[in-house]
Amino acid sequence: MVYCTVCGEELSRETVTVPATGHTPGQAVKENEVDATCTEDGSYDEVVYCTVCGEELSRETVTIPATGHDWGTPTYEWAEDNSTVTATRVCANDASHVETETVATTYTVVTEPTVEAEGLGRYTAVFENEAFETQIREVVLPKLEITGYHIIVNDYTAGNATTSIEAETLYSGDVTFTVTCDSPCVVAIDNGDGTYTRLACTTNGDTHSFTVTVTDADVTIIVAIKGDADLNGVWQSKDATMMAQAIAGKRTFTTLQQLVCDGDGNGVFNSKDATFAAQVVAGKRSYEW
Ligand SMILES: [Ca+2]
Ligand SMILES: [Ca+2]
Ligand SMILES: [Zn+2]
Ligand SMILES: [Zn+2]
Repeated sequence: MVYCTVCGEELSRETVTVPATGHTPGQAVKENEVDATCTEDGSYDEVVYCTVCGEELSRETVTIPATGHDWGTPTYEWAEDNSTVTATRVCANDASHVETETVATTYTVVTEPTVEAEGLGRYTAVFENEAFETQIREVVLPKLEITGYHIIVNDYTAGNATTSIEAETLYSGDVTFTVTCDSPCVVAIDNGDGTYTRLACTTNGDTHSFTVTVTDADVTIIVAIKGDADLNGVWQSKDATMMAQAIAGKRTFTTLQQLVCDGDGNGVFNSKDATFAAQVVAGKRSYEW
């Protein structure tokens, strides 16, 4: 408005438009927040209000991507008999998120046990889930129990006798075996201390059987030709001569020689046995099994 400076009369009036000042946006605020989970996206609204009039000026929905699981270190639990393994892992974000897999193991023998040495067995568990590593457990296999003992044959017949005893067989209990030879044989347990225990013979036709009891150790038996004083595997007149010399005190017999030359099997080597041998040489009698 314009007024006269003298009279103060209004001289003119003009309306002037003042432009609007506009809203004043405030700081964006979050609304309607939904947290993301391991598997589900979350979101919130980013909203701007005018700080002067409070009017909502903008609203934008922002997506929060799913976090994914935060798996912990797997644990592995073996069945008591090693037949299965269960692998488990738990999400650090949410303990209700669990992955688990139970698999049957495969078993292999790495080293067979023997009577002398322990062996080694191996259980292996392979999982479908690549997050789980193959698990291996090795077990000691105990030494094999001895289920018998060997009967060792010391043959003084130079191979003229054969027995049904098999060197590689483990025997136990009462073992009856046969000895086959053209000449009667003496069969005895070698007690290992210079003494011998003669085994009784059971004859059935041409089959000559002896029985030995195997308990908790190898048993050594000797097989010799009856009357074979020099133990060379052959009965001959020289053997009778040696017996006569032994009786005459001109030579000394070992325990084994005395055993073999005890022709009547009465447990003692004496002059009767020497006489017996001389009669065999003369063809007047023969040794019996
Ligand atoms: Ca001889
Ligand atoms: Ca005798
Ligand atoms: Zn406003
Ligand atoms: Zn999770």
